[in-house]
Amino acid sequence: MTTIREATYELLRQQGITKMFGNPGSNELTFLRDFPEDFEYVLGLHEGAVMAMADGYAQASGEIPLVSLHSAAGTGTSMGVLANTAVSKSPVVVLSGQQLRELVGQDIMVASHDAAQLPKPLSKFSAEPISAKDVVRTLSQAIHLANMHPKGPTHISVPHDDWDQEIDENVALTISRKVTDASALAEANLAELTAALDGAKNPALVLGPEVDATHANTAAVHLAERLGAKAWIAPSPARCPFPTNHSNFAGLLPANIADISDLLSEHDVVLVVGAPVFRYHHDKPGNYLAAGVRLLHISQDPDEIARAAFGDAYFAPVADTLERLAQSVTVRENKQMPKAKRAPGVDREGRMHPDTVFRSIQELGPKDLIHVVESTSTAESFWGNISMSEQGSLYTAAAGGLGFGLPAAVGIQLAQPERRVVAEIGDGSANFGITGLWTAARHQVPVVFVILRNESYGALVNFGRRMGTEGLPSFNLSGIDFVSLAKGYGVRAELATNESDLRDALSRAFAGNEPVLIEAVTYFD
Ligand code: TZD
Repeated sequence: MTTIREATYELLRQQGITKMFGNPGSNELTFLRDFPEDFEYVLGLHEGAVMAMADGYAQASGEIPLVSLHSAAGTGTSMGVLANTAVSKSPVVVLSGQQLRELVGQDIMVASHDAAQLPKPLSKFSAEPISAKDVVRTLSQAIHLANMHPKGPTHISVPHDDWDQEIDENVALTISRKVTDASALAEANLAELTAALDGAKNPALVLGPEVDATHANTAAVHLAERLGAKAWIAPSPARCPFPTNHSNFAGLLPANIADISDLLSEHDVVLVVGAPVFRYHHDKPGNYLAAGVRLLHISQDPDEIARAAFGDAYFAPVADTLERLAQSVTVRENKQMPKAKRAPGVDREGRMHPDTVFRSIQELGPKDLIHVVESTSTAESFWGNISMSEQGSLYTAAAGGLGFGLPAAVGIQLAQPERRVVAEIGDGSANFGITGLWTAARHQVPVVFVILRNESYGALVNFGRRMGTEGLPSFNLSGIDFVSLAKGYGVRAELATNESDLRDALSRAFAGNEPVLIEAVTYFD
């Protein structure tokens, strides 16, 4: 007899899913027992960390990980990070455990009452199979949906007595299904877009995370060069879709209406690719676009297209469309674009300016270093000092939900063993995902964790100033010793209060091959 559990592992195997991130409870043990040797289970100590590791792994590997979580409390705990996973469109399949089918209705201990409902707003699909016989097909549905554009997290909840039931013989057909994304922009639409770009006096590109996620950075470079166009990164960037050292790179668009409109006003055609139009954050009202600017939008996410307030959109695959456009536009002269210089911040006695931290990382890290950034008040310092030239060089919390960065760095490093990962994390943010350190130590995942210890929720102080909200309670975070915390979780750690100590610590960290935490003491004012 073949059980549903055996058939499920075969489905996962055939769909290329052998990496599992999890935190178990009693409901999950029947699924996890006799754990097959060709699967790897990465244990996280908190479901937020589990979700972030899986999300990072999915984004950096292009593979789907399975996330195995406990019923209501476990799945619920993961949802802060799941908000990011939904926005970053990471193909993660969550399998939560459930109490015995017949007793769920009585809401006994660790049953998940209305389990499908729990992560629904943050999932592309969420279901509890109507019977044990439908478990494999429902999981197959969750896998294929997670992997089709727009990609994203899916969830199924399975009662623990389902796993040992016998399968129906039709399951074999479901397990071996192959699903191919065969969509492409029609020739007539390509001609229309090409004509719009060729007819523009001064076109610009605005590139979003889907460009990097679909490995289309080189195609974006070709298109920018052939059009002689500025290439902006769309606001609130989750990834880096264009080499920041390229002469066509114009910078990062600010996350508010008025400044975007102002910066794009010199252009007559703006082509937004693989980004929402637009992901604002700060309130600075104005006209969405200056008079005479036409906005065109390419996205493989119908929801992103439908909810935009302006622009003519094409629902089309990002990578293929960029490549074909680069081939079809008329080649123009590509002039060198001037770059603005900024004066570096100055260190103080016993405390560094964030510029010092990012500049040191830039100078001492390998050229293809991967950055996982969750240091919320230091974005200007980061973009002012860090240069990224390769695909897959930046990952951030796509929905702004803290607790992603530190553990996501572990998942990303697991997915990219050939490259080195640095996690640049604020002292406030670090606490939301601190348990990721333990998994890094347990699996010897050689992330360099740099904690920028400014002893403040700096971004919130900044927001308070901008919004004029006076008389706020204190956001002072003094008294957290990250060196001791890291050592407690088994990660080697060093303290750096000045540039020379920081450079020594970074050099040692990059020369070694183990996880290291550097507590970099910075200031915020
Ligand atoms: N909780 C979660 C899960 N996500 C959030 N974004 C917040 C709370 C609110 N929040 C921000 O948006 S930024 C921030 C908080 C608490 C402060 C982060 O402090 P930090 O970095 O020390 O990591 P800075 O550079 O001092 O801002």
